[in-house]
Amino acid sequence: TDSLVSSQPYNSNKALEYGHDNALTPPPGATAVPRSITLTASTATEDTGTTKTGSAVRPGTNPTVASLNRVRVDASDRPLTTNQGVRISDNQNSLKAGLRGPSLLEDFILREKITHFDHERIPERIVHARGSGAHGYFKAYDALGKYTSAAPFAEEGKITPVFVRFSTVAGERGSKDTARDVRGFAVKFYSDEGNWDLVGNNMPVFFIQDAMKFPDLVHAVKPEPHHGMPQAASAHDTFWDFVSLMPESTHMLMWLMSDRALPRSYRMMQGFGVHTFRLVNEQGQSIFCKFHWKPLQGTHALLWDEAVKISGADPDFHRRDLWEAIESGEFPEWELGLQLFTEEQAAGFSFDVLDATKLIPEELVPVLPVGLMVLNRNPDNFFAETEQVAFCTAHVIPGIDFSNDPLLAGRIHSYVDTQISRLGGANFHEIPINSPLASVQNNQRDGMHRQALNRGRVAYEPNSLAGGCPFQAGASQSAVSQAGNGGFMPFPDRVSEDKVRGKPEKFAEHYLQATLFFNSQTAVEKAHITDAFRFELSKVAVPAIRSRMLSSLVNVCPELAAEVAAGLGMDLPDAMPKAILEPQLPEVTVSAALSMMALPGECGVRTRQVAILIEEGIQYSSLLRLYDALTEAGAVVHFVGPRIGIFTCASGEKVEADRSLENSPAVLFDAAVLPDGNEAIRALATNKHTLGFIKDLYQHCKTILALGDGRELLDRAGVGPGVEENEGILMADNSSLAAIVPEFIHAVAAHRHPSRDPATKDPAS
Ligand code: HDD
Repeated sequence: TDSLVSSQPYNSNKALEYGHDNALTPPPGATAVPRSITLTASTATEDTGTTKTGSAVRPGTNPTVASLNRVRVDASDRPLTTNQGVRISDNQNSLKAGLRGPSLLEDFILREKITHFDHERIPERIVHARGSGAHGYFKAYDALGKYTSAAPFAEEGKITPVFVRFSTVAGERGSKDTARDVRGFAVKFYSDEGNWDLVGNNMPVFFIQDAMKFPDLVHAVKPEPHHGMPQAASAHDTFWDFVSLMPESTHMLMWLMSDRALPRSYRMMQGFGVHTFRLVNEQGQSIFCKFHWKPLQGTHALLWDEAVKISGADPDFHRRDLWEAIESGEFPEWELGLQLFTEEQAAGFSFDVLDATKLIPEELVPVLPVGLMVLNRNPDNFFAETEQVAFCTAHVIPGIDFSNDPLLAGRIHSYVDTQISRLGGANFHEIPINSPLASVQNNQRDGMHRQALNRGRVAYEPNSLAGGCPFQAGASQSAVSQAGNGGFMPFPDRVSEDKVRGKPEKFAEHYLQATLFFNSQTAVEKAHITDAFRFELSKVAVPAIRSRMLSSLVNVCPELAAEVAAGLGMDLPDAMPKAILEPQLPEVTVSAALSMMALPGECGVRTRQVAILIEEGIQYSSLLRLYDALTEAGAVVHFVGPRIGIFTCASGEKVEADRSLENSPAVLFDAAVLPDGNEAIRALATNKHTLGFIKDLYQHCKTILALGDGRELLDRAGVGPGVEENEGILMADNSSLAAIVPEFIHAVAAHRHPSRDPATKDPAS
């Protein structure tokens, strides 16, 4: 029939799922739909499944949707076939000589299926193997032609599609999301002048100054090679051995031991291009630039105890969070900012801008907001898109150029090189997720898995047989070329020095910015850094390594070093000798922007996960009011029972638990409500998970609202007499509920209540 022999090999109707191909922004109202996976209490009946109110929202779209259509496959109403398109009659039984006889070699259907399966894994990334991606777009606030000819900044309001991948660094592909680690923040701009990849991290500095040391760093942090342990963790001897011998890593260690290494969500972290880059305008003038991504969701972190427990309860915590937010229409957003400075300014700084272990304090060079990035579409297929996407720092476009940062230089080589073995050859740019929206024509030919059908007999330049095409575009800066049509021209940076292996003088100063970072933290952030050093070093078996690291910390802050030493039961060693004795004085000694508290975000409780505990006999009306108010504000409310399923309230209404205390421990929620109802509370108190659930919420400084009898659960959980005096612990009964709801929502929006943090009270906690 027609449907079986369709002339359309690919999915012609799949695009309909995504709306209009050229609809670049989310449909109206899409971002305003609260994500609620539970049914409303008022509609709960025995036979109602869960409804996802966000599912009415169509994923946002952009031009990458259309470009990927040619490879989208839709199996609906179509038969199973082999890879050659031959219909398969029986997908259950291999071909045999008799029912009990030997299987036959001629069974090409079985062999094709097994062979493909045998080869379906590719090597994981050398680093950043674990990650999650999403599509979206970047929208420029203003034309930036004054500084750069780069296409995404060409006009006010210009939209450029992007694909973004977030990742951890050290863990393998299947490792947990919540390891203490740096997070990758890689953005591919599909600009109309070619692909530009901004491959950054969630921290603005790096461990090392020169690419020569990168393999050493990675070998030190990865699982130790003799026994393959530990997975996704820096808390082991080889890592601390290496970094304690490399004082240049000290600044980055401060970031790694801070809460930045434990983000609450990929949506709630900053991104940084790290290196100094160059912007170049049409006139060929250049200015130095650092890239910053600021999340509109604010910067928020997990506590270490939460991160540890989440890694067991939901190792996909960040992947799920990103996926669910986008599915529900809660599209995460980041503002792109630029720190722009001239070479003359840079020459006067107390640090070297080519040194990736240094940041430029925002007080010294402010961040200019230039555009907004919105992630509005989940990938169709994890492997085809998120796994096969290839980010390369070498992928720049006219208007963006490199500085001489020696770490960046190594990266320009490494990324292209690593894709060749990971993705099986030099044609990885043809994999749909990697292919530019800009047209590609050149004389590169052949190689493994070549897709392009280059036509004609000419594959060289210059030629006359093809009319000289494809022809050189010329220089965009050149007066003779038409503005904007020229090719990529490196900035003509003058070089006249001896060829040497070495480092510039200012690279030798390793501690001032580590101190700047520490001094810019709030008390609770400092306490977490101390705890993290103590924890990590306590896992180091060789005392000399611990001691060497302590001696380095003395140079950052003697009090910090002393507290860590005390926590390890060790004497404080003398300070490690410094490579530079009289460094230039720093311009800035405290920078508010370095604390995570500087960016609380603008999203209130949107996407925050709130648990409402339920049991047989709970009081219905207060829950309904809370449920409505919270979902209205955009929070995700879950009814959490001793089991999943329907529960009957004291007044007869039904409420369905979509989570259970057993399958969803407290660490998966941002806040909780303890219900009213005498019998229900008694039953909940006897459940073996309830009191631990409440204790964790309390310890993790999260907001708890106890309704009526619910406050007895707080007492039973032993969270302390006078607990209601604590920030973020709220009590209400029927008469005071209306007044407390806005207070509760406000408290949840605060993320957590650091004044309750045990780390600030007891350093050895
Ligand atoms: Fe790298 C992956 C970020 C230094 C070599 N790196 C990779 C990814 C990110 C970064 C986000 C994952 C991209 C993705 O999601 O696919 N790397 C950084 C940052 C660095 C940095 C911010 C310092 C400022 N990296 C760095 C150096 C080298 C590499 C110095 C080598 C000389 N990085 C690689 C790599 C990877 C990679 C081996 C592994 C997988 C890949 O490239 O595609 O080439």
